[in-house]
Amino acid sequence: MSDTIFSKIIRREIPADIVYESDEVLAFRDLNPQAPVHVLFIPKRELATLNDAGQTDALLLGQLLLAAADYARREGFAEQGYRTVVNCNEDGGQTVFYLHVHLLAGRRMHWPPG
Ligand code: DGP
Repeated sequence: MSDTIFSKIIRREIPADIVYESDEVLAFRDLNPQAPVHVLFIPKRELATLNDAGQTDALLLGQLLLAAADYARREGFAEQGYRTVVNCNEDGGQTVFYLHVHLLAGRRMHWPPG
Protein backbone atom coordinates (compact mmCIF):
# COMPACT_ATOMS: atom_id res chain seq x y z
CA MET A 1 0.00 0.00 0.00
CA SER A 2 1.46 3.34 -1.06
CA ASP A 3 2.13 5.90 1.63
CA THR A 4 2.23 9.17 -0.25
CA ILE A 5 0.05 12.02 0.95
CA PHE A 6 -2.10 11.70 -2.14
CA SER A 7 -2.73 7.96 -1.63
CA LYS A 8 -3.93 8.86 1.85
CA ILE A 9 -6.23 11.53 0.41
CA ILE A 10 -7.71 8.95 -1.99
CA ARG A 11 -8.27 6.55 0.91
CA ARG A 12 -9.82 9.46 2.89
CA GLU A 13 -7.23 8.97 5.63
CA ILE A 14 -6.33 12.65 5.57
CA PRO A 15 -8.72 15.48 4.68
CA ALA A 16 -8.66 17.45 1.46
CA ASP A 17 -10.93 19.99 -0.18
CA ILE A 18 -12.17 17.71 -2.96
CA VAL A 19 -13.69 19.54 -5.92
CA TYR A 20 -14.18 16.72 -8.44
CA GLU A 21 -14.31 12.94 -8.46
CA SER A 22 -14.91 10.26 -11.09
CA ASP A 23 -14.13 6.54 -11.18
CA GLU A 24 -10.64 7.35 -12.47
CA VAL A 25 -9.75 10.85 -11.25
CA LEU A 26 -9.79 12.80 -7.99
CA ALA A 27 -9.24 16.58 -7.79
CA PHE A 28 -8.66 18.68 -4.68
CA ARG A 29 -7.33 22.11 -3.78
CA ASP A 30 -3.58 22.47 -3.30
CA LEU A 31 -2.59 23.05 0.33
CA ASN A 32 -0.07 25.70 -0.72
CA PRO A 33 -1.79 27.56 -3.57
CA GLN A 34 0.37 29.41 -6.09
CA ALA A 35 -2.59 31.18 -7.72
CA PRO A 36 -6.15 32.14 -6.72
CA VAL A 37 -7.23 28.78 -8.21
CA HIS A 38 -4.83 25.88 -7.64
CA VAL A 39 -6.30 22.40 -7.97
CA LEU A 40 -4.49 19.07 -8.26
CA PHE A 41 -5.86 16.29 -10.51
CA ILE A 42 -4.63 12.80 -9.66
CA PRO A 43 -5.37 9.36 -11.10
CA LYS A 44 -6.94 6.91 -8.68
CA ARG A 45 -4.61 4.29 -10.16
CA GLU A 46 -1.25 5.25 -8.75
CA LEU A 47 1.73 6.29 -10.83
CA ALA A 48 4.73 7.88 -9.11
CA THR A 49 5.88 10.15 -11.93
CA LEU A 50 5.18 10.83 -15.59
CA ASN A 51 8.19 8.60 -16.32
CA ASP A 52 6.20 5.66 -14.97
CA ALA A 53 3.36 6.11 -17.47
CA GLY A 54 3.23 3.89 -20.53
CA GLN A 55 0.91 3.29 -23.46
CA THR A 56 -1.59 1.55 -21.19
CA ASP A 57 -1.91 4.81 -19.24
CA ALA A 58 -2.61 7.00 -22.29
CA LEU A 59 -6.37 7.12 -21.64
CA LEU A 60 -5.84 7.93 -17.97
CA LEU A 61 -3.44 10.79 -18.77
CA GLY A 62 -6.02 12.20 -21.17
CA GLN A 63 -8.72 11.91 -18.53
CA LEU A 64 -6.65 14.01 -16.12
CA LEU A 65 -6.30 16.84 -18.64
CA LEU A 66 -9.92 16.63 -19.73
CA ALA A 67 -11.06 16.73 -16.10
CA ALA A 68 -8.98 19.89 -15.61
CA ALA A 69 -10.44 21.52 -18.73
CA ASP A 70 -13.99 20.56 -17.67
CA TYR A 71 -13.37 22.08 -14.25
CA ALA A 72 -12.13 25.31 -15.86
CA ARG A 73 -15.29 25.49 -18.00
CA ARG A 74 -17.58 24.73 -15.06
CA GLU A 75 -15.90 27.33 -12.86
CA GLY A 76 -16.08 29.93 -15.62
CA PHE A 77 -12.40 30.72 -16.23
CA ALA A 78 -11.74 28.54 -19.30
CA GLU A 79 -12.00 31.46 -21.74
CA GLN A 80 -9.87 33.77 -19.58
CA GLY A 81 -7.27 31.02 -19.39
CA TYR A 82 -5.32 28.81 -17.06
CA ARG A 83 -2.17 26.70 -16.87
CA THR A 84 -1.72 22.95 -16.42
CA VAL A 85 1.62 21.65 -15.15
CA VAL A 86 3.11 18.22 -14.46
CA ASN A 87 6.36 18.39 -12.48
CA CYS A 88 8.62 15.36 -12.91
CA ASN A 89 11.42 14.40 -10.52
CA GLU A 90 14.05 16.66 -9.03
CA ASP A 91 14.73 19.16 -11.81
CA GLY A 92 10.99 19.41 -12.51
CA GLY A 93 10.37 20.38 -8.91
CA GLN A 94 8.27 17.33 -8.02
CA THR A 95 7.88 16.96 -4.26
CA VAL A 96 5.00 14.47 -4.00
CA PHE A 97 5.77 11.25 -5.84
CA TYR A 98 2.25 10.50 -6.94
CA LEU A 99 1.57 11.78 -10.45
CA HIS A 100 -0.56 14.93 -10.47
CA VAL A 101 -1.61 17.69 -12.83
CA HIS A 102 -1.61 21.20 -11.36
CA LEU A 103 -4.38 23.50 -12.60
CA LEU A 104 -3.52 27.16 -11.94
CA ALA A 105 -5.80 30.09 -12.72
CA GLY A 106 -7.08 33.44 -11.55
CA ARG A 107 -4.00 35.49 -12.38
CA ARG A 108 -1.72 36.12 -15.35
CA MET A 109 0.94 33.38 -15.52
CA HIS A 110 4.57 34.14 -16.29
CA TRP A 111 6.80 32.57 -18.91
CA PRO A 112 9.38 31.17 -18.65
CA PRO A 113 8.33 29.54 -15.37
CA GLY A 114 10.81 29.70 -12.52
P1 DGP B 1 4.78 19.01 -6.84
O1 DGP B 1 5.81 20.00 -6.37
O2 DGP B 1 4.50 19.13 -8.32
O3 DGP B 1 5.10 17.60 -6.41
O4 DGP B 1 3.42 19.46 -6.14
C1 DGP B 1 2.96 18.94 -4.94
C2 DGP B 1 1.86 19.84 -4.47
O5 DGP B 1 1.14 19.16 -3.46
C3 DGP B 1 2.34 21.15 -3.85
O6 DGP B 1 1.86 22.23 -4.65
C4 DGP B 1 1.72 21.18 -2.48
C5 DGP B 1 0.69 20.10 -2.53
N1 DGP B 1 0.50 19.38 -1.28
C6 DGP B 1 1.47 18.82 -0.53
N2 DGP B 1 0.92 18.20 0.54
C7 DGP B 1 -0.43 18.36 0.42
C8 DGP B 1 -1.52 17.94 1.23
O7 DGP B 1 -1.40 17.27 2.25
N3 DGP B 1 -2.76 18.32 0.81
C9 DGP B 1 -2.96 19.06 -0.35
N4 DGP B 1 -4.21 19.36 -0.66
N5 DGP B 1 -1.93 19.46 -1.12
C10 DGP B 1 -0.69 19.12 -0.73
